[in-house]
Amino acid sequence: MDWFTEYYNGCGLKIRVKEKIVERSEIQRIEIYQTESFGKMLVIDGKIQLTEFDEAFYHEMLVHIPMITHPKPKDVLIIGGGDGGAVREVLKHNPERIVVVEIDRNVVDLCKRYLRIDKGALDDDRVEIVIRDGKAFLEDSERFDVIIVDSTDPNPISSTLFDREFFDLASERCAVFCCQSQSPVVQRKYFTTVLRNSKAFKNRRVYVSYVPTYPLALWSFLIAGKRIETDIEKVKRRYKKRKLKTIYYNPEVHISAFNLPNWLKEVVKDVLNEGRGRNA
Ligand code: SPD
Repeated sequence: MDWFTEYYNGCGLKIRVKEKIVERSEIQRIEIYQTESFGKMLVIDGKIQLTEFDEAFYHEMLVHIPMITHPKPKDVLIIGGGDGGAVREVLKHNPERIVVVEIDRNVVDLCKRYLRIDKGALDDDRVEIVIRDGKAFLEDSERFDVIIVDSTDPNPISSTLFDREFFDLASERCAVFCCQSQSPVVQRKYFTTVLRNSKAFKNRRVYVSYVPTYPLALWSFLIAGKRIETDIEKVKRRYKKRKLKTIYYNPEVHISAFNLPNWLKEVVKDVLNEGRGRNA
């Protein structure tokens, strides 16, 4: 048996792998492994995207917080997410239509063939899969109730999903927006870039989740919208009414995800306050 190692900033995570099931290097280097303890694992450009063991920890938190925030999400756009984990969770809210915009067809094809974490969601009649760059798609797209960005770690292909123009466009195309924003501990630069570049959204908040196989297990998300739902009674009502079945997310976790430790509150506050008061 071999070890797969993902390196971060001066540290890393080692996972024992039994075999490499498939590898394809066209647009990005996609690998799927059978691990010893975490089921199958998807790796893109050397970075773990998911394992069967904890993908729901991530996908449920990425999806249910923005979906519950919207009172009636009918049209949903997922940018990235070709593995199908996010679309599987969005379908639990029974929307009318979901568009998945994935830049790399190989992600969809290999995940459907070797992983199947979508549990058939990628073949649902309400789901349309578009193979295109997410930012280019937004340039001429209609408005959605909710936009969810399920990107890979920043790489030459996904970097457009982290730039200012992308967030400017997204802010005009939806009522509720949510994206993953990397590790605030070992990928601080990417985390703060998301905060800096998403200024077009007037009301933004950061929340966090625990994802064991992501860098140092603390993962961050940015949500934006006129009103970000943190009223526990309302969240409980919507959770019950939509009959959500989840293994990580629940109304209490929804509320507590927004309670940030002091050091992280400071990082967020400092970035959001940059430039304020200069001309005061
Ligand atoms: N290395 C962690 C990357 C997390 C963001 N991408 C997850 C994609 C899974 N759908």
